[in-house]
Parts: sequence; C-alpha cells; structure tokens
Amino acid sequence: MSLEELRNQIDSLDNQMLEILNKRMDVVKQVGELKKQTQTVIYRPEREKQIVDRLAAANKGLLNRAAIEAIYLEIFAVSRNLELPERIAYLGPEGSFTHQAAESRFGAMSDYLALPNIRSVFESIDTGRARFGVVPIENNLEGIVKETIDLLNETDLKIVSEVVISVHFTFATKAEKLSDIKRIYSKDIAFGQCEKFLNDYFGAKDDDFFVQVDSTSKAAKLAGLETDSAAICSHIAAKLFDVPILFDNIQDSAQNRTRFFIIGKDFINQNSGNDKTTIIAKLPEDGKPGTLVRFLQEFESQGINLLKIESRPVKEGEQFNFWFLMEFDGYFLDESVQKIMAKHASEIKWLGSYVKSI
Ligand code: PRE
Repeated sequence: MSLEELRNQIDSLDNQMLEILNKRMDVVKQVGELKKQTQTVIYRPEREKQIVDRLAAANKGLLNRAAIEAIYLEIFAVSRNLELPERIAYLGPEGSFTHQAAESRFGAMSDYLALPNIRSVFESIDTGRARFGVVPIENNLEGIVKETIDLLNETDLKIVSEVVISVHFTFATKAEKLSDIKRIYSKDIAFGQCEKFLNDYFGAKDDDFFVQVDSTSKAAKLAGLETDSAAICSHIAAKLFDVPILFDNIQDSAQNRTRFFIIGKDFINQNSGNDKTTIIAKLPEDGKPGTLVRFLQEFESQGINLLKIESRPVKEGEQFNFWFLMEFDGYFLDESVQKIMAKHASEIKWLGSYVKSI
C-alpha cells in the first residue's frame, strides 16, 4: 500500500477516534453534572486505575500498559477539566521534578500553579486556591522530606495518591570552562544525591561554593542568568531556562527514585482493593517500657503488613518526645485497620488511604 493510502486509513481512524472521544466526553459531562448535584469529588484515582487495569488486561493489540496509561491519563485530565477545572499546585518553578510528577498524573492540559516552597503548596490547598498539591515525600537515596511530613502533621490535609518517578540530574552551566565556575546552585537533597560527582570535580571548593536554593529548577533559572554559575537540576529545567548541559546523569545511583504525594482537602478515596494507608501515631509518653513494641505488635496480630515507620521529634515541650509516621497495606475502613484505629482513636491521625503504586 502507498504512503498516501496508509495516511488515508489513519485519517479515517482518527475521525472515528475523535467521534468516540467526543461521545465519551458527553457521558463524562453527565457524570460531572451528577457529581455537582451530589457534591462529590471529581478526581477519583481508584476509578482511573480500575479503567487502566481493565483495558491493559483486555488489550490484544500493539499498545503496552505504559502506552495505554499515558494516553488515558491525558483523557482523564481532559475529562476532569470538562467536569470542573481544578488547579494543581506543585513545588516549582516550572521544570522541577515535582512538576514532572504532577504532569505524569494530571497530564499536560491541567491548570498548574508553581509555588516557591512546600509550605506554600499546603497553604494553597488549605485556602482553596488549588484543589490538589504535589509535594515530594521521600527519595530512595536521601530518605524522607522532613518538611512534608511535618506539614502533614500540622495541617488537616489528606493524601490523595502517591506517584513515583526516576530522578536523573544534569550539570548545566553557561560558563565556557569548569574553572570559570564560581558557584553551583541546587537543592540540599540534590547536592546529597550527586556527592561522588561533586567530590570528583569540585572536591577542593569551600562550602560557600555550593549555594542551596528552594528547588532544582530555581537553580537552573539562576544559573541561566550568570556566566560563572552552574546548576544541578533536571534535564527539563536546563532546557526550559536555556542553560547548556555539560554532564547528564551525574547522580550517585542509577536507581534514584523519588516518591511524591498528591494532597487535597476533605478527600476520601474509595477502596480500590490494593490500597496503602498512612497515619501519624502519637503514643503516650509515660516512660513505661514497650509502648511502641506493643503498638507494633497489634499490626502483626491483625495481619496488617507494615511498610514504613519514621520518627519525628515533637517540637514543643522540654522532653525529647517523638511521634511516628506509619504506612501499612490496607484501607482505613478494613475491619483489621478499624480495630487499631478505634482502640487508639486519640493517638492516631489518619492521613489517607490511597491506591498503592509501590
Ligand atoms: C472519569 C474522570 C475523572 C475521574 O478521576 C475518574 C474517571 C473518567 O474520565 O473516566 C469519570 C468520572 O468522573 C468518574 O468516573 O467518577
């Protein structure tokens, strides 16, 4: 068949797809109207996962699961916008890894708000300026992002969903030679993840050579304004701010992944059958031995698989007391989870149950 004939086939299939997509949007619009009447939330991560899972299982063609997911995430983003445009706040500026994580879930069509720090993302949701926020929670090399878990403790926002993306760092500069570089901008966590590279190339430099800023994309922005600076940032940020890339993939480990939370106000997911729950536990500080052990044993007795426990110091008071962020398999209304939550009602703060991605 000639190229022209093949293209004619594509045109005809595209016409059919457009017609079907518009039919889908007509139904989505009705769902939106129904949700408006019943005042239910538009974004349903568990329903989106169910659709992708069903299509991936039924699929007999050339598309793999990742391709189906990528196409459908854009369709869902357009659907949600049609039902009710919802703004997404993230730790910016544009080109940050958090932006990448946000786009991976909400698609290119959503209305995004880039904010300068994690606290301002929380505040934007609390005050209703944005419906959802995207913030980093942990990295497999550096561990937990303390600011995020402290804000989950301080505020009443809930975890809607988790997103995991691979992180690759780039060294970008407008300097002609490495010896012209007077400073390197980056975020604390990124400096930590590129230690080997920094030691190899800039091991002899003073501490003030390494300038910490709020985000890796802000680092790219600053390095784009000066010819004697460099940034450790994402590839996308270096391109966005027009800073030439000198080295790619400078992170210590190729297995560098960051987990992000999508957070929202007054949000409760429905049970998806494969959920994870995050809580904060403030156990009594009565000085008696075994309080934590006994609490953990309750999870074992209920057959609940614990995934994470992270301790944080209580900021008030004279003692060195601690609270714990805990994650486990299951949905908060599961009978086994409810038994523990009911028994420790005054000690547990539920942060959310959401589809398990890792
Ligand atoms: C739809 C859109 C948004 C939700 O996040 C989930 C699914 C979809 O496009 O299929 C429809 C919808 O609003 C719903 O099923 O609740």
